[in-house]
Amino acid sequence: MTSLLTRRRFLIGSTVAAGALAVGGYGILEQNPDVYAVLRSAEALTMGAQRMLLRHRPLAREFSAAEISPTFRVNGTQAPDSEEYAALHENGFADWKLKIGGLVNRPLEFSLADLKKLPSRTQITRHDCVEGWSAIGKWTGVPLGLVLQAAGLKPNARFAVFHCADELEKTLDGSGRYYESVDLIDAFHPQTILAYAMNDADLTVGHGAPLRLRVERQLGYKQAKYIMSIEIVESFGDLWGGKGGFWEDRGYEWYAGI
Ligand SMILES: Nc1nc2c(c(=O)[nH]1)N[C@H]1C(S)=C(S)[C@@H](COP(=O)(O)O)O[C@H]1N2
Ligand SMILES: [Mo]
Repeated sequence: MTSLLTRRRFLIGSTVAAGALAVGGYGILEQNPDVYAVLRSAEALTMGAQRMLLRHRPLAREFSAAEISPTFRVNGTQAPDSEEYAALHENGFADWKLKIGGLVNRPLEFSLADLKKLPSRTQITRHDCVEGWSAIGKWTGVPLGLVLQAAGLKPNARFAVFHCADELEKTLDGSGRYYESVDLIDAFHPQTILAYAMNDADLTVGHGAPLRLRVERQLGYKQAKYIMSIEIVESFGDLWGGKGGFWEDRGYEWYAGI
């Protein structure tokens, strides 16, 4: 709890600093060209410290059914606005296929029905958004580790990248497309699932239909909705802004552990 609050303050602080940089056009960056190096080292410290602290407490807290929030806000994209997505939705996602590729031995495709036939995990967890709201929900899906094992990772595999259907902001080069990434520790964590159901019902469009990530030891923006494909990479440096995610490319930290 304390670490969460401290982290929020840190995040809020860094957002304000980034805002001031953008608005003023000069300031912190000129006064202290090392500000990003400092932020990066703070991030490394946090990641190292959390990895050490979490050694003996590897699971995110799970809650009881009675604690499920009566309302769970829809945030970010409410519905991808491409024709491709509309057509998939129209058809109950019968034509949607999750593609797994990149540094794998066997590129695979799974329909929603295929995924639902695999062993599943259900967990009731709290979602924490950096904007300062939280909600408890029940998620059911396939452990990500299972599908990665089925595909077989090549020796240089380091990260799983989730490519989403939505563009959160319209850009000419398409860089407004949502994407996210996690390392293999989080990818194979037992509470990391590709969720197709929320609170015992198929995912709604608002919450990421047909498939979204739940990576329970991370903040809200890592929980990619509308997943179309998963790409296994050695580095995400040459994808879009090179920081490993839509929000990361806009200044948020890549490691958003809670
Ligand atoms: N594809 C996609 N995934 C996304 C987002 C988004 O805009 N697009 N928003 C993120 C943020 S900031 C949060 S808090 C959660 C919100 O999930 P919810 O709409 O189910 O509450 O999704 C995350 N995943
Ligand atoms: Mo969020």
